[in-house]
Amino acid sequence: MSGTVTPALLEQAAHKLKRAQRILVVTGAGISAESGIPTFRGSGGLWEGFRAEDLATPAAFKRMPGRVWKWYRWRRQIVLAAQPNPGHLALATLEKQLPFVEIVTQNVDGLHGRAGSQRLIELHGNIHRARCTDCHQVSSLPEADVAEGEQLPECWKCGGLLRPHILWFGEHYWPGTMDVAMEAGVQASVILVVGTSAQVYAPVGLVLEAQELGAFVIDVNPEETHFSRQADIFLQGTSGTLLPQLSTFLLSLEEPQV
Ligand code: BV8
Ligand code: ZN
Repeated sequence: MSGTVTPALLEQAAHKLKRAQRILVVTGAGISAESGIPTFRGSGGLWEGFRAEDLATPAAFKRMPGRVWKWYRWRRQIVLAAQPNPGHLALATLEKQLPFVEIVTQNVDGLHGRAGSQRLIELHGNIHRARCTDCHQVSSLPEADVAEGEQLPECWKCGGLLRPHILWFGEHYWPGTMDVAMEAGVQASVILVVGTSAQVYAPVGLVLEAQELGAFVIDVNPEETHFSRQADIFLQGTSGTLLPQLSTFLLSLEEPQV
């Protein structure tokens, strides 16, 4: 697929979205890149200097909870200073413009919610929430909890050690997330994949299974991935530019007023 996004390709994608009864959007770290949040695997990404298995795993937390909290607090500071970008906002607009749009995100930054998207499944949790390792109470972290230090936060309910309410590598998906996401994939006639390198298996599997069942897949990414090569339409570019263009095109496809 060519790297330039022609108006014809955009229009083709817009027509597909316009006619779809049900659209599933699957997003990855790339959609937040233009909000200043480093991606995981890009240069200067979150994993730079750290390896995922070093920190985003239960074993790492058991071995060095302070280090893991320091990493998440550092990331949370970046997220709290960030704003939803035109890509997030365009998806929230699509949800209002079209019959049924829902988002499954791999991101934990909460920017889709802040952009106004309502139908949203956060597959990997949310960086603003913590879970007690004893009583499993999930709570929102106070904004102030971004202290640089490694002191360990305690559960307000039982005093137990809190962990980030985030799904780590090697952990099973929580009930009510992946199963609901898979169902959304099966029901969708169009799947819009935005900003993912498609490395993490389950979200990848969700899209490929839906495509097997006939879903039309549109991939938005400045780089080619194995998704883009399998997608029905590959829009090569940044989501902050392409998603607003798609939304504008869709508006121009409005049925003529009778
Ligand atoms: C599971 C939260 C069943 C953490 C994340 C046992 C041990 C270890 C591993 C496993 C294991 N069992 C199964 C696994 C496999 C593992 C997996 O998939 N590993 C991969 C890496 C090989 N999966 C799991 O463990 C999952 N659980 O499968 O349960 C099971 C369990 C046990 C035993 C048997 C079976 C749970 C995975 C959850 C991991 N948690 N996040 C945190 O955030 O700290 S995943 C993490 O990677 C993020 O959520 C991130 O979203 C995700 C995927 O990365 P991307 O979003 O794609 O980001 P990336 O940087 O890679 O790419 C960015 C893209 O954006 C690029 O393509 C770039 O070109 C593009 N881009 C850049 N700028 C822009 C842009 N696009 C658009 N616009 C731009 N401007
Ligand atoms: Zn507790």
